[in-house]
Amino acid sequence: MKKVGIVMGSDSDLPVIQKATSLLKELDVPFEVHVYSAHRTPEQARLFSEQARANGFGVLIAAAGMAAHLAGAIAANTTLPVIGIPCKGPVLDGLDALLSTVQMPSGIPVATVGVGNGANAALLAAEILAVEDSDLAERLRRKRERDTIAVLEKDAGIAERL
Ligand code: RP5
Repeated sequence: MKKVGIVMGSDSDLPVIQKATSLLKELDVPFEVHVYSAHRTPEQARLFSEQARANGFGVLIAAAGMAAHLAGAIAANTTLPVIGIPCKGPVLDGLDALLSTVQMPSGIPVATVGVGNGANAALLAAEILAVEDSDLAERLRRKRERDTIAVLEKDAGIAERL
């Protein structure tokens, strides 16, 4: 099975990445995590994305904050799908990273999820791999079912909380 490659610009992005890795574990999807920065370790980031397809990855996730060019830099060196997660920085509440990640000029796409939304990045990565993997598609379907039941249980209990 193809792996999900996860890159974060700094270990300060780890809480966001943990939301992704716990979901990938739940879905039994293999992954590998690295700390590579587009500006602090550009060579390592480039090599990782250049070699990702040959190294067994099917989709990449890149998380970064502030002037978040990591996802775009990763996408520039591979034709694997790249999912960007904008992370909150010390100012602007993540709007800086959101715009830096989502506003890719035409030609090099980055599928951007919401600020800090590691969970959606993992689900989207799993859905991409599930295009060619019916067992994973079934695990995704069962997860949706569990999530639906959890909401219905909240609905059943909401009146008691008022
Ligand atoms: C980005 O700068 C990282 O992705 C992180 O979100 C932000 C701050 O990094 P640190 O100064 O915490 O290492 O490159």
